[in-house]
Amino acid sequence: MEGIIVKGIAGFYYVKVDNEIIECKARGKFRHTELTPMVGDRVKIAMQGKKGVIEGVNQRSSELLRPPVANVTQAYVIFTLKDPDLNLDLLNRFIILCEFNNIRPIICFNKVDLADINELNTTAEMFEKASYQVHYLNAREGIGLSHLENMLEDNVTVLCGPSGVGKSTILNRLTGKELMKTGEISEKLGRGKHTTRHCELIEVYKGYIVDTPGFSSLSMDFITKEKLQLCFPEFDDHMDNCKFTGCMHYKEPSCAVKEAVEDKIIAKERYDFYVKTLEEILNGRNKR
Ligand SMILES: Nc1nc2c(ncn2[C@@H]2O[C@H](COP(=O)(O)OP(=O)(O)O)[C@@H](O)[C@H]2O)c(=O)[nH]1
Ligand SMILES: [Mg+2]
Ligand SMILES: [Zn+2]
Repeated sequence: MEGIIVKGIAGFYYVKVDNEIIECKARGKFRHTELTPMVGDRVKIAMQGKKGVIEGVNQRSSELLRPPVANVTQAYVIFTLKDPDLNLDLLNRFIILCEFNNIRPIICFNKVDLADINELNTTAEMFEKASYQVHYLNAREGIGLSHLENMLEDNVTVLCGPSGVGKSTILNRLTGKELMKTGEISEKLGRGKHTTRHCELIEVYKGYIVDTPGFSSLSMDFITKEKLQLCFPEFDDHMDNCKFTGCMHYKEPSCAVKEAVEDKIIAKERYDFYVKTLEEILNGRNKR
């Protein structure tokens, strides 16, 4: 039988097969290989009485490590302009993480009720120019969520973004349940903030969704300088026209990417973020 791992707790995997959840263990051989089944994995199982044994794991289309989920197809990347203030650097980092992992980022600005509309439009335009979808939300009032609902079908969607932007509010709205506590702030307690301990796929609108704990920084140590430029879709149409093959679009002359920045076809803020990240990689500062 084939199914999808929707939850993993303490060595047990909960595999959804048709409309049933079957508690499974992994076959012993997995312990001797690199491969450990993850939530999101499509697996082959055999039954032993009422319990199952995972016999094989299908190839993954993507593999996220934080949260550990396989086969995520898209990310709702949630940010706000106000409360908390927009951290553009972190938003760009999330997008790189998605691009690098073969996950489609969908940018969502929540709490538009608090945002300056001009600032919001300018920011959205910067990402739309780079070919990304941008959505405006007011999750508290349930505004703008129908687009997100419609895109869930046939996808495994991860909800990500910093703390306090409304991820749990959005998840509760999309699932129609109070699955997550919202507005829990315990900065003073340090690690006391609500975090999702074991991640779980939640079935909704013929797709799956997974919540992530908010985080406030994201290291770029997973990426090389050669791969970095491939994570900027707005460079695609230009980089073949650079004079030098292997152009890093940095200090080289006759660089078509830099020309596109000057012509305002590529947003300068995005290019500046590229250069900053490239320099981090070149200087080894992206290493832990
Ligand atoms: N003004 C406003 N507040 C919101 C909106 N969405 C969520 N909030 C509030 O923002 C706070 C943090 O929301 P929460 O869902 O816990 O954020 P999370 O940390 O990303 O999971 C809560 O007090 C929510 O009620 C919104 O669209 N507008
Ligand atoms: Mg939350
Ligand atoms: Zn170039």
